[in-house]
Amino acid sequence: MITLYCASNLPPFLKRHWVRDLRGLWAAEECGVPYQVHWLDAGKGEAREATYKAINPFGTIPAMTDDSFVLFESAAIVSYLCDKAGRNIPVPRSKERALYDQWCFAALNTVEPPVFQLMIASALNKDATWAKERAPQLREAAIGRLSALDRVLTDRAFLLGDTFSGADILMGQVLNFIVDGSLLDAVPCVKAYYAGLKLRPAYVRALAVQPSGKNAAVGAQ
Ligand SMILES: N[C@@H](CCC(=O)N[C@@H](CS)C(=O)NCC(=O)O)C(=O)O
Repeated sequence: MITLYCASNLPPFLKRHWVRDLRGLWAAEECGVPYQVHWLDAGKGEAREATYKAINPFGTIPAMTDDSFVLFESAAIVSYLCDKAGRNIPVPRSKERALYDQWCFAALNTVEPPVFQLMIASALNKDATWAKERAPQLREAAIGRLSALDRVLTDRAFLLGDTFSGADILMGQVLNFIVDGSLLDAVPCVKAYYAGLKLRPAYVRALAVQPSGKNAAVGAQ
C-alpha cells in the first residue's frame, strides 16, 4: 500500500496548493493508484522529528512509502507512481523518457527557483527590506523563464506534446507559486496550459484531500 506523507495544520499564511505534497497526491489521483495519507502536523513540527527523518532525512514534505520501500523528493514520487501504474510516463530507456526527465528537471530546477523565490519575497515577506530590494530581480528572472515556457507551449497542449504526463504535474504545481496574476497575463500559452491543468478532475480531487489530521485511507480507492 502506498502511503503519502503530507502536511496538515498549516499556518494560515501558507496556501494549501503551495505545498509540494500536492504533487504526489495529484499523481496518485491521475494514475488511479490507491493510497493512504499520513498527515504530519506542521504546527507540532512533526516533519522535524526523528521518526519522520528516518523516512526523509531532510525532514521535508513530501515522502512516500510503498510497504517497506521508502522514497522522498516529490519528483521521484511522481515518477514512481506513474511507473507503478504504467500511466502518464514514457517507458524507461527511451528518448521519450529522456524528454520526460528533461521537463521534470526543467520544472523543478529551471522554472521553480525564480517563481518560488518571488513568492517568498513578494507574498510571504513583502514588507521586509531585503524582499523589496530582491523582488524586482526575481520578477525579471521569473518572466524570462515563463516566457521561454510560453514559446514552447505555442505548439503543444502538454510538455511532451499531445499527451499529459507526470512532468505536467510538476510544472503545474510550480505554477501554483505564482502569486502575481500579471505574470501569467504576459504569457498566454502558459496561462491557458495552467488553467487547463487546474480543471483536471484528478487535480481537483487531490486538492480536496484536505488535511483531516486523521491517518485514514483516502483517494483513488
Ligand atoms: N525538493 C523537495 C523540496 C521539499 C520541500 O522543501 N518541502 C517543503 C514543503 S512544500 C518543506 O518541507 N519545507 C520545510 C523545510 O524546508 O524544512 C521536494 O520536491 O520534495
